[in-house]
Amino acid sequence: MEFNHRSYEKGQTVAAVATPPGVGGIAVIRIAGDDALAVADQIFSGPIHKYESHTVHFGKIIEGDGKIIDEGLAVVMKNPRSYTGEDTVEIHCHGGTLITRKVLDAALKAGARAALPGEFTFKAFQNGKIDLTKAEAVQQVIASKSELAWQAAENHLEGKLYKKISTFQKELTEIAAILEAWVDFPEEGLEFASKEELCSHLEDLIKSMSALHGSFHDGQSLKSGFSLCLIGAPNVGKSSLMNALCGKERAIVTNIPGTTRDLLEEEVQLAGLQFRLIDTAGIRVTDEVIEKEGVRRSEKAAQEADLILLVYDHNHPTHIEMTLPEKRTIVIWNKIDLKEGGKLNLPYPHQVDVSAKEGTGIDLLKQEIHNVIWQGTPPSKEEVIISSERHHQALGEAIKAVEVVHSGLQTDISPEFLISDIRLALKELGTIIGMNITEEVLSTIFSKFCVGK
Ligand SMILES: Nc1nc2c(ncn2[C@@H]2O[C@H](COP(=O)(O)OP(=O)(O)OP(=O)(O)O)[C@@H](O)[C@H]2O)c(=O)[nH]1
Ligand SMILES: [Mg+2]
Repeated sequence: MEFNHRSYEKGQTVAAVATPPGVGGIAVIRIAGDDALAVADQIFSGPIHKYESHTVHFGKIIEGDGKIIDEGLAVVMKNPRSYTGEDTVEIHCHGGTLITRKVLDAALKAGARAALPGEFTFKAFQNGKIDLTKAEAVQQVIASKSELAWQAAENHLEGKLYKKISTFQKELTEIAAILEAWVDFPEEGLEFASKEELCSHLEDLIKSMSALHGSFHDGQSLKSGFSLCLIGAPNVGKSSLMNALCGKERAIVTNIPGTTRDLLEEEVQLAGLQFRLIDTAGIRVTDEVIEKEGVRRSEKAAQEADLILLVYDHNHPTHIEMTLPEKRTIVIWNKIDLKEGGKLNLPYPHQVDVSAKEGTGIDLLKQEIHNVIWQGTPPSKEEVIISSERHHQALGEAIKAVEVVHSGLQTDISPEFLISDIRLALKELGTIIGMNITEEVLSTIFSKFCVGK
């Protein structure tokens, strides 16, 4: 694979701090490129170029004028056995902001260029160490906040998406070969497979491709997390439930109806997923200006949420005038510790009894949240899920082209046309793994990375 990119140049030696900004135990400065060993030689006391690949050395880190900045470790990885595929040296120094900056400056003065976002991963892609699906997965693995989001990204990093796309490509190429033989020897007809066989092969392929395409919604939700809105009349215990789910006293709780007036948000992990919990003002008819605005915001938040917890006080159940989507709503009967009470007849299938005050029923509620989100079947650990808009779009175009081939075959369209549609599908699939991709697209993908990755 040979790609030239305007800003990232193959082999050019670049350096960056690979650890997060701020103070820490250690910081890592990464240097990679054709001159990485020579650059590191100038800023480290030992003879870096003489060291064996994959060895670690203790020494002094020095500035151009010979002044010692720090002492630390140099990790030497020679090409092609490195992340980037190029000579790489990682310098571990003490994790102070100033020291780290000085070590990076020393590397830059010694001839390295400051690395652009994602440049190390770009090098890995450019040097054929990883395909584009893996390169993109690197950033997703770093960004994932929940167990399932990480699992989905990890599957891509392990090459499962690449394998799936390659299988689609292989099958399409085989079909194209059969059609080409048909073009060359029309009098012999479809010798290697009957028209029916080809059609059924294409149908299976469309089904598999569509399944992957359809995983996008789950993938996006996993990546960005779900919003979960608590809604209900005043004083039913919404804020208490918010606190129980967060595991801390996030919201003010009082026995005065109308305590919460604005939206309150908190990120939490529930059932292996990332949620943005939103506590809202109790819904009631009011003339009070602030509360009125609070109620308006509550209603809007509920309409926009991925999941709604509609909370009732089991002790004093009162109707609220609001119709919510059945599939996305869980009714909570709160305060079940107060024995007196009763339930209203509500048209929502998902209902749970809890006591936010005593913590009873919270685990059941978490389980119900999980059930509602996945409608009973969560993605398995092995399932390949796409979460990138780019992948979704390319796969969608590829499916359209394969569908054209399928219907064309049935209506006896000339095989030349069918082959050209297969090529179109192959091209779209190729862009997912990084074939024939434009500089602009590459630039957009890698610019979202952190510097130093
Ligand atoms: N007994 C009992 N009391 C509860 C429970 N949950 C909440 N409460 C009490 O109900 C009152 C109202 O609780 P909040 O959590 O502030 O209710 P809210 O729905 O946020 O109220 P607003 O913000 O006014 O809309 C407080 O006195 C809580 O201590 C529960 O499970 N059992
Ligand atoms: Mg409240």
